[in-house]
Amino acid sequence: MAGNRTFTMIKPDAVASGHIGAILAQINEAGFRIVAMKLTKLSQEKAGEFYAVHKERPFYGELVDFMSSGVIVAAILEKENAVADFRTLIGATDPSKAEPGTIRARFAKSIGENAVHGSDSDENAAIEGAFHFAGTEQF
Ligand code: 3AN
Repeated sequence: MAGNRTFTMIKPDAVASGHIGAILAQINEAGFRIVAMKLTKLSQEKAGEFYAVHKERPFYGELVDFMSSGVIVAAILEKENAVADFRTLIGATDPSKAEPGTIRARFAKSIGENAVHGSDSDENAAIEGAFHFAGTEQF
């Protein structure tokens, strides 16, 4: 199923604001199947590891602090063309630039606290999914 899976997190801002149900409904309505899912909380160390590719970016510290600040939902999603279609569904990183009706336009607070994560390539989708889920947790 290479190319048909992506990885997402509903971030601490959206979980704390009570948007898990609405976001999952929008994901389901867009035709994604949930392959794996859990409610979890990242330690500072784990968040740093997950976002290691952004280590040199000026917002890295802020990103790690935010992503370890509260409960998240982690999930693997399946659909044809999953990575690109999911990024269309979530909208631009900066919610003020996200298309109306996208998940970030509806639920994100700012460029840093932007409600959801979506993998940016098939390769990263596989790495990020494996970071959170064992093979036996994927259905
Ligand atoms: P995306 O999540 O849309 O792929 P990336 O990969 O550029 O965006 O950034 C990863 C995460 O880093 C974003 N989801 C956001 O939480 C955070 N981020 C990106 N740019 C900024 C910024 N300028 N200031 C603060 N946080 C940022």
